[in-house]
Amino acid sequence: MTDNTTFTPRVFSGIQPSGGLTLGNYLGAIKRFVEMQDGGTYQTIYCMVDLHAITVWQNPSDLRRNTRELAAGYIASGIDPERSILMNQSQVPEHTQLGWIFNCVARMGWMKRMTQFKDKAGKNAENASLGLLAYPALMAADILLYHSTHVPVGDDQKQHLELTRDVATKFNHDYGVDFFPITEPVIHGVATRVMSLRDGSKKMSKSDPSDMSRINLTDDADAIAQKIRKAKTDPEPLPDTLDGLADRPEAANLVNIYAALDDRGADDVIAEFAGQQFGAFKPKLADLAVAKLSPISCEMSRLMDDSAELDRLLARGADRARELAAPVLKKTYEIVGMVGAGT
Ligand code: AQP
Repeated sequence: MTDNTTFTPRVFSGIQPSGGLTLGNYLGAIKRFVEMQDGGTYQTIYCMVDLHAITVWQNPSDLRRNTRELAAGYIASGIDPERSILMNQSQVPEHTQLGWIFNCVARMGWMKRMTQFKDKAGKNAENASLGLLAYPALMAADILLYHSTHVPVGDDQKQHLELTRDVATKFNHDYGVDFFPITEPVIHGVATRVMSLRDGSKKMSKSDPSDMSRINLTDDADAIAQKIRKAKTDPEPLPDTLDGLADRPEAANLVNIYAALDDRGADDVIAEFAGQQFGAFKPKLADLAVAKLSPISCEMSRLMDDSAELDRLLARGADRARELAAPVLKKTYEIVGMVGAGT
């Protein structure tokens, strides 16, 4: 049994540059990346997973822009490229090299069970890219390449993290080694699954065709206020206990967003707004969202004005990442039996 305490406490996580950043990405992922960076317990590595993004079609110039915008979003939200390693995945070729090894460790049955593949491939799975099916094995490589012990993610990534653990366990077992850690997912807080503003049963997503379904980190104050004003709700006032939100997904979503933005528990928010109508609650939520997100979007647009500097930071991040990645890949090749890898 692999003992994780023998590994350096290290955090890895990534976001796809498959569109603009949403409030879901911010609350479910980036805000928590910043907390883990600032907490001082872990070495932190954050990534723009551009190779994952192309599992569905990306216009090349949009992909370039979205990658830089995501880098700007990370930095504007508090990721410090000196304290954390910040890079785009494709600049560290060891990710795909280890990804290939894991393609040969993971089983077809595991991949076909992934609900995200089923959701994204939809009814036309035969026409989906092979990469869309294989992508969780590359994600396992992203994580295990750094011997990461912890991965902060939103709830939708739970199944992929379980697959990462299965890949590490099978590799260690097949080769009789204790080489890869069994990574712990870090999924907690009130915003692990921020829902669409138009449909409380669907996750808020950057690729949702409706822009009104999400708040983008680049939205201005008017757009944020309008989207919250038009967010789907029900005619009831807010209840006085959390239990009263049980069958009200849209109401629960807005309360959870408020709580996450204000760093409070949802019970505390309910206690403050109990009995109030959405007509009163929504403007308060809009004010809070604008107050928290405007400084980030202003800083993002300032950073985006100097794309050469962003590119320089990412290249430097990639160099630092490769220093950690190269020895792990070399040792993996050696374990697997590749000639030229050292034995
Ligand atoms: N709605 C959400 N609530 C909480 N967390 C979320 N995350 C995404 N949406 C929400 C978390 O953000 C991180 C990066 O996700 P990703 O961009 O790599 O992929 P995704 O989960 O597929 O996000 P999207 O926005 O839905 O992208 P598209 O539309 O391209 O598929 C992850 O930690 C994720 O959990």
